[in-house]
Amino acid sequence: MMMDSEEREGLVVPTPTRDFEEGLENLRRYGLTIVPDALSARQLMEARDALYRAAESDAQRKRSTRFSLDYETDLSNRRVWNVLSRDPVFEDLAFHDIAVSHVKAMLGWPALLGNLSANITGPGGGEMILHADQIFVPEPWPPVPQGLNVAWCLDDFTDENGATRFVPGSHRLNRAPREDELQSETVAMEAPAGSALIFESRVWHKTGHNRSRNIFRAGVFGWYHNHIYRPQENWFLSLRPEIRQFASDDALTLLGWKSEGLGLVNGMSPA
Ligand SMILES: O=C(O)CCC(=O)C(=O)O
Repeated sequence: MMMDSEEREGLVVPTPTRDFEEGLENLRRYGLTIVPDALSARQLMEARDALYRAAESDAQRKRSTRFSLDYETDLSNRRVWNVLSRDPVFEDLAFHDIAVSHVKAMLGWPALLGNLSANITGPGGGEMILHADQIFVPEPWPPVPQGLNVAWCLDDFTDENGATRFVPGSHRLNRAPREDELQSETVAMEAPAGSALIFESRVWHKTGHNRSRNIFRAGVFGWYHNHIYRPQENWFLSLRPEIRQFASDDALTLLGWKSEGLGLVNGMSPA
């Protein structure tokens, strides 16, 4: 990857911070910021239990646990789709103040929740293909991110157990990695369970290889984007109804029920 000397950061992971402005500066510089202790002990325990239960239930019922960007060899890793509808605790994550405040600051408002899905790496699990999350946006890309990922660590994320890996500063190239850049050097987003990893949509990243013998790594990935794009999940078909019924205004906006300019019904916001 070619970067000028100002852009070249080395493989630096920013120091975790709860300071909002410092976090935004990390996002500008590295494309990533890490918020420690983002979840309460109760939220972490409930979310972790609910996610592993959902994954087990999907496995027993032979529901899809794969994703097209995962390598064919990736048989130990499990995806859980639409976790928002699987347990109320995931509403706490999707609409968490930390997530919504970063979405507003980075993407503007209204924005949409594209998906809330999970990836559990398992012992021996393979890496994902190096990618940027806004690959559906035709290049040349606008000079600002079109989306933001807020990933909740439900287990410790470590180099050994397949923590998400990234190329610091790659968002400033403002394009997806090319074929000959897929093996670029990356660094693990290591963070304790309960942390939020917030990275913008142009950052080159991938699931790490889980080299452990018996350690799983559960992460819930909240994907948010500019409201001009279509969400990955079709909330109007898949959302558990009471989520909308009891949703805050911000949550209704993120789910597309409250809208401005687009997604209207007879010229008006549906909610
Ligand atoms: O599992 C991970 O660590 C990253 C997942 C990811 O990058 C994706 O699903 O796009």
